[in-house]
This record gives sequence, C-alpha cells and structure tokens, in this order.
Amino acid sequence: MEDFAADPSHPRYESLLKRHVLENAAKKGMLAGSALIAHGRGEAYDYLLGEQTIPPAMLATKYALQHLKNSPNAVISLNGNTTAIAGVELMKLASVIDCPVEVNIFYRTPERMKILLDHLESINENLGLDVKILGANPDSIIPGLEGPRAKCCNEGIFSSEVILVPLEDGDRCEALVAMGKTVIVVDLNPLSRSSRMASITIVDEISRVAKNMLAIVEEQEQMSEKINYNNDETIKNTIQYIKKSLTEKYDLQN
Ligand code: PTJ
Repeated sequence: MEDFAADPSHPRYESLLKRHVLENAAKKGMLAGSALIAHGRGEAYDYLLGEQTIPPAMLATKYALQHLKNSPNAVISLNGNTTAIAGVELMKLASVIDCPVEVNIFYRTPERMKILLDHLESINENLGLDVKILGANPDSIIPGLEGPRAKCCNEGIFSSEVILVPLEDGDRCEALVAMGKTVIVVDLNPLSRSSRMASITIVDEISRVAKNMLAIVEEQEQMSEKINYNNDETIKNTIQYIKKSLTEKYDLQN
C-alpha cells in the first residue's frame, strides 16, 4: 500500500493499517457515512480485550464455524465495513465452506451496492474463486423491518438456516432470530443489543475472526470437536474477562 507511511515496527501498526484501509474504502464510496464512527467504537472495545481473541470468543468462533460448515444453506452477510477490512478472508471462507455471500447493507443506496458487489467480484477474479455473490437483485423482505434495510435475496439470507452477520444492528438481528435462523453475530461490544440477541455471539474483531475461521477450517480435526455452548454464559465470561484483566492490570483491588 504505497500511500501508507507507518512502519511495521510501530506498536499500533495493525490498528493504523486498518484505519488506512477504511479511509481508502470511504474514498471509493464503499462505506456508510457513520462507518468510521462505528469502527472507532469497535476499537475502544478492542482495547478492553487487549486487541486479541480471548478464550470465550475462540469458543464461540469454533461453535459458529461448525454451524456454518454443517448447514446445507448457510450464508455470509457482508456490509461496507466488513467488506473493506475482511472481504478477502470471508470470500476465502465462503469458498472453503461452499456458501454464498450476500451484500446486505444498513444504509442502502444503489451506488454503494454496486461498488461493494464489484469489489467482491474482483476478489473472486483475483483469487480464482467462484463464490456466489448475492445482493444485486433482492426479491424478499425480512419480516418485521421497515425500509431498504429489510431487502434481501430469497436464495441467500431469506432462506438461510445459518447466517453470519458481522457488525449487525440490533433490530435486524432480532428480526433474523425471529425468522428461526441461527444468527451468528461478530461484535466487539458485548453489551450491544445484537450481541445479546444473537444465537452465537463472537466478541472479537472481524478480521481476526475471519482469519481464525480459515485457520480452523484447514485443521479438519477441530471441526468435529464436541462443544458445550451457552451464549449467555459466553457473554458473561467475556465481561468477566474484561473485568479481571482491568482489575489485575491497574491493581484495582487495592
Ligand atoms: O455498511 P452498512 O450500511 O451496513 O453500515 C455498517 C455500519 C457498521 C456503519 C452500521 O451497521 C452501524 O452503524 O453499525 P453500529 O450500530 O454502529 O454497530 C457496529 C458495531 O460493530 C458496534 O457495536 C462496534 O463496536 C462493532 N464493531 C465496529 N468495528 C468492528 C466491530 N466489531 C467487530 N469488528 C470490527 N472491526
């Protein structure tokens, strides 16, 4: 990336790089107006996690992946932020688990839809993938939602049994759960309504989740591991983890 000045030795290199990728995506018209605010909120929560995948997130990731892999009709929903920072990894994942992706954005405009769909097509071409990319011609409506954010494709989100929806908003998450789907949310904020509504909540950064899922899928034996999972417990364990690490780090008991 020629116009990126930070050196890999910079302690905040990864974070600066992600911001830069989002800045460029914004210039190309891929992002919603509030995308950088949403990212900043995510960064603040990521600080509390130590910018790493914590054990409850890894458990949720493995459990979610088993559902995605074993379902005959899973789908990965992609919005602006997710496409910009984890589009490549999630397209690779879709290819390995053989499911479609669907561009489904909250702030929907025909211009943004086209830019995002073209971007994903170029990932297919550049990596020699053949992932089905849905979203151009929505023919269904998510029941219980008003306006353009309810639009979706029958072949993808509408008929899916398992859906991965990174950075989802609470209303849509609730509506998808009400449709009887297994809704897998990725959200750095364990307190958000999406996190609390989802069937499986992964409190982790989306590009780390995508990389973890790809690595796990490649190690086939982890896919058959019997996982005892309870989503409320996983969220509580996440909040406990944050509390314990802050207490230890800042010696808050004294
Ligand atoms: O592309 P669109 O039109 O669908 O719009 C996408 C955004 C993200 C702008 C839109 O969905 C939105 O406004 O989202 P919210 O309601 O601000 O929620 C975003 C949630 O994602 C917040 O709880 C953030 O903490 C979290 N988040 C932000 N960046 C990341 C993240 N979670 C995981 N990985 C991230 N990189």
